[in-house]
Amino acid sequence: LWEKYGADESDDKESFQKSFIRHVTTTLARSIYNIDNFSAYQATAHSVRDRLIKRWNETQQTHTEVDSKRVYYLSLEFLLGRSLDNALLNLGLKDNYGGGIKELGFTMEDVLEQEVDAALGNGGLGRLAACYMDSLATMDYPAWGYGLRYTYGIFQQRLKDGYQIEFPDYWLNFDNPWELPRLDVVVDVQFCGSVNRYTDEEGHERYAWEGGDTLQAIAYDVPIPGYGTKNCINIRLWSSKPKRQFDLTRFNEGQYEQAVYEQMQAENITAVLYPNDNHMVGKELRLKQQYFWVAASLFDIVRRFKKSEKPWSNFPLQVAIQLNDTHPTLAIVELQRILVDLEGIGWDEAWAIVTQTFAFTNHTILPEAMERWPVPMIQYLLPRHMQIIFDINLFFLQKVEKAIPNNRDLLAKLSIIEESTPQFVRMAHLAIVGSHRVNGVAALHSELIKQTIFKDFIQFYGESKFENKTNGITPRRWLHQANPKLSELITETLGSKNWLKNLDLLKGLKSHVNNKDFRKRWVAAKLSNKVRLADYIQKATGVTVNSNALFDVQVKRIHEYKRQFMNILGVIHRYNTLKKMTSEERACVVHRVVIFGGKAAPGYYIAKLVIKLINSVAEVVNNDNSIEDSLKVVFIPDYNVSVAEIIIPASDISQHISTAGTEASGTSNMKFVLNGGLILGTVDGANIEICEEIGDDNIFMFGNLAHQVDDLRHAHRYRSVPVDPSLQAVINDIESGQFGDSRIFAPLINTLTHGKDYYLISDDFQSYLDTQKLVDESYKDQEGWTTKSIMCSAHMGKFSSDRAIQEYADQIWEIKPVPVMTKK
Ligand code: 26Q
Repeated sequence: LWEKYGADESDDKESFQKSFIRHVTTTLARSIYNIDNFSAYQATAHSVRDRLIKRWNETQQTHTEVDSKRVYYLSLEFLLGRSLDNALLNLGLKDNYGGGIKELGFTMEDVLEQEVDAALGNGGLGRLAACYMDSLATMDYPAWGYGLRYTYGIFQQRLKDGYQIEFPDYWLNFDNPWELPRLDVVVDVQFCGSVNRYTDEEGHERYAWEGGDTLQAIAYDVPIPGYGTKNCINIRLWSSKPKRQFDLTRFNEGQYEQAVYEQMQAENITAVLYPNDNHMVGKELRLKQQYFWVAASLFDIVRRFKKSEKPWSNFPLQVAIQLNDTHPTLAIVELQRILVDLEGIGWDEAWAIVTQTFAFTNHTILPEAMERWPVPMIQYLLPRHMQIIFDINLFFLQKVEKAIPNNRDLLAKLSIIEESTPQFVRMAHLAIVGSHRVNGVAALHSELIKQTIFKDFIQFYGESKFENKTNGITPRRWLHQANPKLSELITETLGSKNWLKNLDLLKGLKSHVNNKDFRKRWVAAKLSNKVRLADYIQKATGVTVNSNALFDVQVKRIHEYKRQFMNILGVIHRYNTLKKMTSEERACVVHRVVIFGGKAAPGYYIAKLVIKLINSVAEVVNNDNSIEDSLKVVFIPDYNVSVAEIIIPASDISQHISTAGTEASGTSNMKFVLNGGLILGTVDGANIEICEEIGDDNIFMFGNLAHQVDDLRHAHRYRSVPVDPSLQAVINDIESGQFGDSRIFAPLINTLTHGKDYYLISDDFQSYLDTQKLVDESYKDQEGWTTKSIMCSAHMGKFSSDRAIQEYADQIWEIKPVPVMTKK
């Protein structure tokens, strides 16, 4: 019967239309005369969902039958964006569904627009996790993601008088067709309580964690389809619930409010994503989120392993767990606790299993981003875990002492515990000690962590534990989906779509670089993307921009180290230069549209002032007719994944201008270049490797190098005004009130003058302006620019997330692809 009546989900147009209408009438309970674009989206999404579920089931069945080693990617952030278009393209349904929807009286574009982003992440780290899931699925790897199902994703940004204001992102307001609630998959998670020592039947000393509060984690599964494969993997997101619906005694005693309050406390845990990017906040609720997620995920992983009835020593042969930054580091402690306390395995045997299982990715060397938690806080919430951390540290330091005797200074530097008052747990140290491999996310960054923050660990472990895995991006979303015109041109030129699974094939474009027709279509694709963005800018900001101008883009989280401030200071310099020119002189200047976008953490005062300054400058520049449209400045509000999909394909040049050594990798740099946009960047993160691949003729690099930064900062201690005269002139312009009340910007200016210019804007400013001039000159040579643009895309093969995932799979996880077996 199962075979006979199992859902027939054919992929042709008629089957889609049939399922669309069925979902309108049953799932949505609407009449066919009463469907708006949003219902059309829902019905289409549900039709796709049915097909995803089928693949998801077949994939999980195959993985259970084959039972080979799986990787579990633990990430507190999955910045997925929209799913419908991606699923249609990955499943190969776009054409049939597009035709089908048109006959039903809708356009695919309108329907796709209805979807709200799944924005369960801040920026780079969260989007990286999403790209990696796409590659794992596409390459048939048996993989699971684990994360939290936040009720509120990253806040929505709006602008008021040029200032950022935040609104809650209540993304689950309407139903979410991209998740499968697993109300039967429930895990109890314990907090607080106490630890009791006892002796077991064999006379061993054991510890039991007892009492405290218990919450429940409910699983919601998000299917992730691969491109051009039946494989469909899973991201399991946990949502928190109170264990009992109501405390009935309290309820009956009339303490209704108290009973409901406790219920709310439990639901609070997964209520909101912390909106801090590259900055640690030491809130107790954040630590609770981390343990809640880690405990539920490990329970699930261990339960799955136990089903196969293999001995515990096989655990690392069946399970690889990747820690996306230090956020899931408690998983190391939790697994050790499960093995020692619950399974009765000896400490050393358990610890060998733990360290063979985990690997850790570091994403930053910024000191303010390093996770450290007060010992008393962990002691209170997780008393048994705190004991285990002390034991892990003790045994680790004993080993160090044995290998490198009589070096108390080294012990203090390596210790997992920071000996301050109160004591702190250094999560990165715990992650290193508990993992068999540690990686950085770009070549320079992986070198820098060995020379700086983790230097002392090299003395003990040697270098081999530390390696590099340069980040990557999925070409499916970031070229095929976001830039359909260019994707089509590439497919026609190369003669197949194989490049979407093997990005190195883009090299084949090189032999067409002199082909007139190809070049014409390449330029036309860029122009039509610029027109699309100009329309969006008009809608979002009310500013009219000329699509023939040079589009200069900086979109990323607002942070001092990323130096959006330097960009806007450069804009002021440009503006005042233009103002001094005669009309004839201006006629020879390349017209520019400078585009900003990005969110500031709500508590990051200086970052918010940068947004205000950008908007104040935009206001003056855009309304100054005397410069005759030679310069426009726009701040696009609420930058997110789907806005990125419009902006990135339209850029001529994008800025990645962090102080050397501060941006671990960057991933949007890769997205821009893949789409034929040039880069203006510092010698930092993955910019360096992009330059190696595309050649230094095709990129504009400037500024001081990472190894010079310390000396320059030191030199700043002996001065209190910017050394660079052009910068001083710009500061004077701001202080003169050219962009409104200058008192507003005083704290920002202070970071350059009295704040010692920690991010070295002054030191890089002249080099930045010079390089901007080079950009202008190069853009005048449109033919030369087109050649650069083509060469950029053609050499981006390395930056596919498929390459990155292949390296992780072969060198760290030791997992093999498991192609899905389909019945019939
Ligand atoms: C930690 C503790 C408490 C609250 C928040 C946090 C927290 C949250 C998010 C700390 C850091 C982050 C995000 C970091 C991040 O996105 N890093 C970026 O990772 C990218 C992928 O590797 C890199 O390309 C970027 O260079 C890096 O900045």
